[in-house]
Formats: sequence, C-alpha cells, structure tokens
Amino acid sequence: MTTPHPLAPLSASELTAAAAIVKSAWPGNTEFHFKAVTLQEPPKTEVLKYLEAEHSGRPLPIVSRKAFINYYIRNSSKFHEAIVNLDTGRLEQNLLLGPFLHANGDGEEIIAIEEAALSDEGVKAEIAKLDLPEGTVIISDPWIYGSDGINDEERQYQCWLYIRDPKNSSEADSNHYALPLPISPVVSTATMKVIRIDILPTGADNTIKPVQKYKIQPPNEYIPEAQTLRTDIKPLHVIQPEGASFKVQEEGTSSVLSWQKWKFRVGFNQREGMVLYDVRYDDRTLFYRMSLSEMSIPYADPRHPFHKKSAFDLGDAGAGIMANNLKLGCDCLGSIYYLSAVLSDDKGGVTEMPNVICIHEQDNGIGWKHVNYRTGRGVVTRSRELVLQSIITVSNYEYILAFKFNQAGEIDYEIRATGILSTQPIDEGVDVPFGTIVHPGVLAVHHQHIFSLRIDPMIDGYDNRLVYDEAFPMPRSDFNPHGIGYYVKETVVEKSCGLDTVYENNRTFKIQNVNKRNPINGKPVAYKIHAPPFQKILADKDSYHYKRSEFSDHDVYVVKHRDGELYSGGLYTNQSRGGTGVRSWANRNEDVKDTDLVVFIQTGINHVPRIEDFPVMPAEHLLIRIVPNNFFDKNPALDVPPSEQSFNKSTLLSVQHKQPSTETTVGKNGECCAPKL
Ligand SMILES: [Cu+2]
Repeated sequence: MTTPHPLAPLSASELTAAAAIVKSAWPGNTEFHFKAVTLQEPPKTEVLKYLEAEHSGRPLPIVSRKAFINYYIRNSSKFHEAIVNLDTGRLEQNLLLGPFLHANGDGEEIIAIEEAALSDEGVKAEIAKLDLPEGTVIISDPWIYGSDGINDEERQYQCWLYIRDPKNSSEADSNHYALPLPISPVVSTATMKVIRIDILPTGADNTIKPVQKYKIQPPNEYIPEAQTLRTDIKPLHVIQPEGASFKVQEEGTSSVLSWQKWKFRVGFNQREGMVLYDVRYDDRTLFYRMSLSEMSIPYADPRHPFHKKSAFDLGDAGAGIMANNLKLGCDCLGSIYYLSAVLSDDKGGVTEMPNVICIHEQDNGIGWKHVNYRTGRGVVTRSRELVLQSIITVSNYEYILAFKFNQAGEIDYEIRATGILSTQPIDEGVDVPFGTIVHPGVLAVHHQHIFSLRIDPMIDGYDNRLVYDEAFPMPRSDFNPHGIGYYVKETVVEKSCGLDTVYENNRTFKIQNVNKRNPINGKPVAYKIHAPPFQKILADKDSYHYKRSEFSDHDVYVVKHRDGELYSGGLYTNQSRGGTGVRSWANRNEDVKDTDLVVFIQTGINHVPRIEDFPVMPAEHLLIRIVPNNFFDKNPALDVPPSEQSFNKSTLLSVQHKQPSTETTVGKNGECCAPKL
C-alpha cells in the first residue's frame, strides 16, 4: 500500500484501526459512543516541507499519520478525547474532558432521542390533551439544547413537536412544520429519558396556557404531488460534447483537481465537509487550506425555552456527516464528476458517504468584452467556472455550499440557504415583532445565519499580511481646487483582531505578500476579499449567544496560525460557554504582520421570514469573492479564446435580421476614416 498523502482524510481501514486502538485501552465489555474519528492534520510546518518536496519531485519526507477521536462511554456523560498514532498503533492521548464540554449530535442519537421523547408517558399525557384525531402522527425534531447557564451542565436535547396532516397521515413527506404543537420535551443524553416537559408560550407574551384541544389548520405541502405543476417549461440540457475540461486525480481518500491553471487537493471530513488544500494557480501558491469553519443561527424569540435556540451547524452536527448524496440531473447539471467519502460511525465502524461533492463546469456569462466603436469589432470571452458543490441537510434546513474557480484567477465561495423554516405555534389573531406568521397558527421566528469561512493563505509564499484600503476625499487645496479629488490609503493590520468593513470608506481587505512585488507597478502581490455586508449578531454582549458565537461580531478576524485552530466557534460548540473560538484567539494580541496568519471571513443573512419562504424557502444567495489584486501583470483571462458561435453553437430563435455591417479604411500613413455603414 502506498503511504497516504498527509492531508488525505482517514481511509476506512484507518478509521476502524483508530477506533479499535481506543477500544483496546478499556475493559472488553465497555460500550462506546464514538462521535468523531478524523484525521489529526499534521503540523503545518511538516506538511509544507512535504508539499515542497511533492511539487519539486524530491523524495517525500515521512509525516506520521494520526487520528483525532472523541467518544463517550455509552449512556454516560463521560466524554473523552484521544489521539492515536496510526503508524505505531499507540494511543498517544486519552483524556476525560471536563464539564461544559459536549459532543455533537449524530444521526443514530437523534433518532433515539425522537423515540425517547415520543414514548414518554408524561409527553403522551400532554399530547392526549390536544384531543387529536385517531391515527394522527406526531413528529419530533430534536434540537441541540443551547446554553443559558440554568441547569444545563448535562448534555440534553430540546424536542419541538409537530403533527403530520391527519387527513394524509400515511404521507411520510408531509410538511409537519405547518402543524406545530405547544409541547416541548427535554431529553437527557446520559439517561435517554425525558427530564422536563416545556409548554410553549403561544401568545404575544410569556403566558403559558394549559394544553387544550388543538385546532388543526389546513396542510401546506412542498412535495410535487401536492401541487398543480406548471406545464410550460421546455428542457434545458447542458451538454459538453467533448467532455469536461478538468482533470481529477483520485489518490486514495483525497483528490487532486487541475483546471485552467488551477490545481488543488480536495478533502472531506465529518465536521467541515469539503476542504481545499494547497491551492495553486499557474504553479504559484495561493492558499494552504480553505473551508467553511462554522455557522451560527441565533433566534430572536426571548421567551423560555426559545431563548436557547442557537445552532452551530458544523460543531453541533457536522457539514460532512450531514452531506447529501447528490443526484445526477437534479442537484448538478451537465457533465458531472462525483467525489465520495468515508466517515466514522458511532460504533467505531465506517459510514460510506457517496457523491458528497459534485464537480462540474458552468458558463457564468461574459468574462470580459470590449467593442471598438470605431471599428465595430467586439472581442468577447465567456467566463467558464469550475464548481465544487456540497449540499447539507441540518434538520429542517439545507445549505448549498460551493467553491467556484474562474479563468481570471478568482475564487468565489457561494452559500445558498434553502429548506424549511423551523416553526412554532402561535395563537390566531396574535402578531409579534420577533417573527412572521407564515401559515395559520404558525410562527417563523426571525433568526440570523452567520457564516465563517476560514482562509489560511500562502500568497506567493508563506509570510503574508492583512491590509485594508480606504478611500477618502482629498481636502480642497491649490492642487484640488474643485474639491473632487480622492485618494486611497492603505493600513497594515499589525496585531490579531476582529475588523469590520466601513462602507463609507470603501474599506477593502487584502492579503498581501510584501516580499513579492508586481513587476509593473511594484505593489505587493495580493488577493482581496469581497464579502456581502451583514448585520452582526444582535444578541447582547453578555448573552450566551454572543459569547458562544465568537466569530459573529466582525466581518473579518485575523489571527496568527496555530495548528488545530480550525473552528471559529470553538472545537466543542454544543452547549458551549464561549472562550474557545476566534475572538479568544484574536485577544492574544499576537503579531500578524508578515508571518503565518489565518483570516476568517464572516457573512450572513438576517432572516426575517416572508410568507414566500414557506412551505419551502426559495434559495437565498451569498457570495464571498476572493480575487487577485496586483498579483498578475495584466488581466489573467486575456488568453481565454474569444467566444464564437462555431464553438458555442447557439440557436437562433428570433426571425433572422440583418444588422448593419461596419467597414473601415485605414490609410497607409495610419490616418483613419469614420466607419461607413
Ligand atoms: Cu433562515
């Protein structure tokens, strides 16, 4: 067997070997609940040496292969963290973690929690008070419990209950979010028993009313068989008659992609899902590592128990383990290459994750164009993109996450949010300022989706700096007598910190390498960052939401690189207390100038639901752009062949009409005439 690449995710045999080594440290009858078995990425300094050798064809250094594991002794709150050396078979670390550190949920556990909630006698007694028709199906959505500092030392789930349309109970895909119930059991993961039943406030204030007969509203389904489907849409086929222009080299559990001067390695893990490593353009280094680091979804309803509702979908669940099995012709159009993955399961085995990333090219409109109006000659190129897409389902919501590369040396990270709003019951005739009624008796509470993208740069070398440009009006003077001048000033970020965009100043962040200068203008080579504006977390600074969501208060965080600091909301987000994420790292006040730094880019949506977001939400889009800035000596897409009908083979639908053709004459001495029409 060839040695795996140091950045390749653990293979099936490595996953089971790592879990077996942990198991062997305990008595034979111990039952385990594994939460994560994943690659312990080697120190960056070691990997960089490996990458240098790899790219120059020198002998590869040996980098030891390690697994990071966390697990419970099953049905207990004994949470452990272990490091296994897969080369030696040695358990290098095995720690019982202290209080307030809890693992993510997992699929098996969530199903067990649903059952625990619905089989509880107390819950059944409350449901009986609703006087539901015979045969009504109750659905439980277990939610990560959240934090409020009140009796929340133990790991638990808050379950939101719903019913399926009683007139269509056999339809398993009926939209239960249209029929929410006012009963919310809390289940302990240590005992798998209901420890409390919350009755939800359904009016405009905190009043809790005894559970009474439930008024069944009409259903609101999203499935196609419940709709009258439109019939006037004709097929649109994406055809690449000669195949795709990218190349995928699968090397065990990771793959190397080459496309249009781009080259990078793709990995996939339980927590972040898709991770890009060693991103290069035309053999120039750009990024050591790029991934979605965390997302935070704090809700606006201040009433118990909704005040704890705040999800961290990567830390609480995992973008890898929640990834969809993508389907040809549905999730991805055109000539598609799928990547599959293998992740750990809860018993120390493996879970096959087929088709978790789809790779394809797409046309993104015009790349660049100019028409010389004197000659009438237009030169135009299309912009071709390479897309790597992954879709995750986290309970009610879907996120469509994509890295897009283009021919101008640019990278876009696109987030689309879709799926179904997490709903709660509201009395008829009541309106509240912290949510929108999306269906009779159904409240969709306002919430923020705040995303944090981690960028570990190596722009033309390993020592980089973060700077920002700002534009200011020039004061009036003899030089600027008309008061119209303005200038751009650059500020270097010296210390680790959180920073914000200042729109009045057109503040623009750039990651620079001052040791590499542009040959034309002498400026440091750089990549700049454009991210959509977002409202920072609204929960106040003393709240648990704010303390836990350490990335949500700034557009950009810059910190000095430290191995293992990958997750901007901290390693363990479930019922976390804060103090372990990027805000805390930035507070170390370390030098970040011309060194190995990491940048976290935040963006988000303040999701004030609209009725059109129900019963399923049209995808909302966010685009983070990472684009070269004085990195090339001219437009790097100049060599893209011009767009021509002979290549693109478009079809004329309108009646053929003749446009006036243009003719020009250039005299032999270079003098030129006006075009003759
Ligand atoms: Cu939303």
